[in-house]
Amino acid sequence: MAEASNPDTGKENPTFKIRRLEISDKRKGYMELLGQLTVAGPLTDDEFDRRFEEIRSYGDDHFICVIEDESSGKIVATGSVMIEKKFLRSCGKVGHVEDVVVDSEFRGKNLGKRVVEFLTEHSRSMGCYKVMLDCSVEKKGFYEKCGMFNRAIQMTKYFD
Ligand code: 16G
Repeated sequence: MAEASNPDTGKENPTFKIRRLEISDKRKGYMELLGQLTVAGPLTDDEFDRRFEEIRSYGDDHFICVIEDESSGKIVATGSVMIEKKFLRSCGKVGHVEDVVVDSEFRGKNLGKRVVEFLTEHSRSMGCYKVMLDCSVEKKGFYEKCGMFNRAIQMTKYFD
């Protein structure tokens, strides 16, 4: 595929399109990318396919987006959002943003911000009254640039 040229520099730039996760993205480094955030595997192809179909069955209530580097065919950024349905706030809805990661070789290109903005817009279009996430302390500045603020502390319990 032809690469878009940057009108500012005249140099060729790879294009980064944001789209929904596809089942074939496992072959494009999707799991390896998640491994840059936390423990991601091991996972067989069958396990991946089954989980993919399960998530697909939730429709727009569970949306995983990816950015593919079209020049290499590699998945270089991802994030997901789950739409929680509540009784409070008159059956309000909340978008929970999860698993946001940008490939270490592709940082500094605003791809993470594009992912978060995309997921935020998805939440808004689904009728959510807010979008929220938890993250490491080092990522606080990044999420502030995405228009969020530190409203509370996060509490967690890991099961062995
Ligand atoms: C971060 C992620 C969270 C992910 C967790 C993995 C965002 C906004 N936050 O908190 O979604 O699940 O890291 O850490 O991407 P864990 O493997 O210790 O649960």
